[in-house]
Amino acid sequence: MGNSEDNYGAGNITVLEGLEAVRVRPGMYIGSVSTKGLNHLIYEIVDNSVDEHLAGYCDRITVTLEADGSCTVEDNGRGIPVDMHEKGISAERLVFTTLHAGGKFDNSAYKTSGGLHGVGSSVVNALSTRLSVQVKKDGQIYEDSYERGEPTTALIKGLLPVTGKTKEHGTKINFLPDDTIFDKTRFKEDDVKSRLHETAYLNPKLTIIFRDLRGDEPEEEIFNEPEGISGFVKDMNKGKEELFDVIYLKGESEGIEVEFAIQYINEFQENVLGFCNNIYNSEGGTHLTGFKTVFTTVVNNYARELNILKEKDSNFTGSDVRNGMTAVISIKHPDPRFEGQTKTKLDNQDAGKAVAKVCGDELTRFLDRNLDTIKAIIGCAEKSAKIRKSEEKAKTNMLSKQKFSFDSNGKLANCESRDASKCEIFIVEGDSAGGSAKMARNRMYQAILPIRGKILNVEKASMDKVLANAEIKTMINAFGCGFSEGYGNDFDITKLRYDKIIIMADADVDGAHISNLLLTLFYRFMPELIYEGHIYIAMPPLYKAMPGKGKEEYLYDDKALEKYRASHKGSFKLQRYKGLGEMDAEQLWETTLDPERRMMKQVGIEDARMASETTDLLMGTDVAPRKAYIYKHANDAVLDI
Ligand code: TSJ
Repeated sequence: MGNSEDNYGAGNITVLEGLEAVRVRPGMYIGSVSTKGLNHLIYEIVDNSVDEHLAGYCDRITVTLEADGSCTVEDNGRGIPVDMHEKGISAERLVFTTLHAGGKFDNSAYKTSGGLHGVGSSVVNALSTRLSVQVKKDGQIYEDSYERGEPTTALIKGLLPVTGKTKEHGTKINFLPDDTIFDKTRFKEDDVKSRLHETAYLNPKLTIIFRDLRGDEPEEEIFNEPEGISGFVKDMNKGKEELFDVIYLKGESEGIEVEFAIQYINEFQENVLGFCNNIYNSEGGTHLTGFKTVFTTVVNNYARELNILKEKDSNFTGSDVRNGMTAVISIKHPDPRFEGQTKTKLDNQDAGKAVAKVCGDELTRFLDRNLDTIKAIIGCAEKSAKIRKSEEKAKTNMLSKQKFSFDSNGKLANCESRDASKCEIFIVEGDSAGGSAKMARNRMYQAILPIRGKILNVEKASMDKVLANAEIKTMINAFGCGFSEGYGNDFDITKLRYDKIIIMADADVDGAHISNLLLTLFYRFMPELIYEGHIYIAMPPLYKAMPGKGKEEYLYDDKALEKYRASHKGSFKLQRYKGLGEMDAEQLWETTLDPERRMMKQVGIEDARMASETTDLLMGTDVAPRKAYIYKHANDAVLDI
């Protein structure tokens, strides 16, 4: 008895040293203390339940974001082992107080675990102000609890207290992240949901229930995806023009299980995701390289066999053959290794070989019987190759012309300062508004680039046409970063000459269209500008209210006008601005240019993606959806007659 207490004490000291290290350098264990790191706590816990599922003992996981800010994860597995383990304490205590305890209970289940599985529970414990554990097992309910990683429940002869009887089995963990460690402690429900959904796709026999009890209305969503990664690919392509049904194939090589799902859509894009032991590898790795290499070879072989590529033709490139592809590659590896910035890049050489072998064999077998499918894929590759070649030509042409003729057609009114962090460029629709803006601006820091008419719709235009367009050329030159598309990346955001790029268009349908086209251009060719928050849309006012007495006021939308009407007794004159061109220089300065008074909207990548989809709709060849869109938005158009 005394002996076991001594051992407990000794064990506890090393434990505290271990967990203290986690609290001193949390970033080393969970990546960061931002919201991303915070959400990661949930995934660390859930991954343990997923392992129990992989071992064949659990088919249901419930994740609850509690009203008090804590998170509960519950499964119906065997329950964490609670029996006496080394050092005379319950195995469960070791799981939560020893770093890398996962390996301690090595069984076949952990053989295919994602690398970090089962090791995260002590890290989560160390970074939680409180954490409680309930294990239902062998007819009993056991409970344990911790504060900042330190046990607060007294063990009885080294074992957990029994708090009740039950016929059920499983593990339930509740934890409250430590607000002295994390920047913010509010879990982001959208990120958590999409990660849980992804886990459901990768585990077709698992049901994951998500609950959010924090708002006024409790939310519940159930994720169960019996179609697995095929369903994943199908859902990613939802609403797109699919070129054939999802291909799903699998196989095994040298003890490594490989499954993959592929579908092409009629779009210039590729979206290939890699998973190892059900964990997403955001940096890719050997499995993706193996897949891409063998896929390129397979497609080129068919293209030659079918005489689509002639003897004199060069092979399609990897990115040619993946033009339009959405794919998920998922492998199970007995001993995964990871490298890279965030330790998410699969490093096992044998994984690359196994994927190449399985994918090569299975694809050939499938495509031999489905020639229409390989023909559709080759069709996409041909389109990509054509654009790639004309792009290469256009690039050489452009490089041979003078490189950065600033203000290539004499319209850019640049600012005087060369301090990019203070400079802004306004892209202004129309020459008359452009003229007023040039007069109104702060010449030191504000540049004006008027553009005329409608620039090209870059979603449809091919690369050489885009580059030949004078407005676009001027814009690329003015920004100073070059441009990029798919192949090679010549875009260098560190060369950006302006901190803010502000689209200034009329508040009507035409203006919205111009904004959409510009956003599409940035989204396709300079997405970093959006990711790093440099793109804005100016919000010129719709009205100016001029009361008999009192101050004039600019009103930025109809809601503002309603509000103004309600709160102002007596009569007032109302000026309605039909377009930017109607404002004089002073009004333009007051309403749209002056950093102290103007209204602007910062553009996020979602806004840009939506803009590009809308543009597609309005400019594309498909008539029905365009009609539907125009009818739906007809009111907006009526307003400015
Ligand atoms: F991370 C964690 F430890 F906090 C945690 C573990 C959290 C949650 C919600 C669940 C789990 C968990 C662990 N669920 N199921 C298990 N299973 C085991 O740990 C287990 C049970 C039995 C045996 C056995 O060999 O009998 C082996 C293991 C690893």
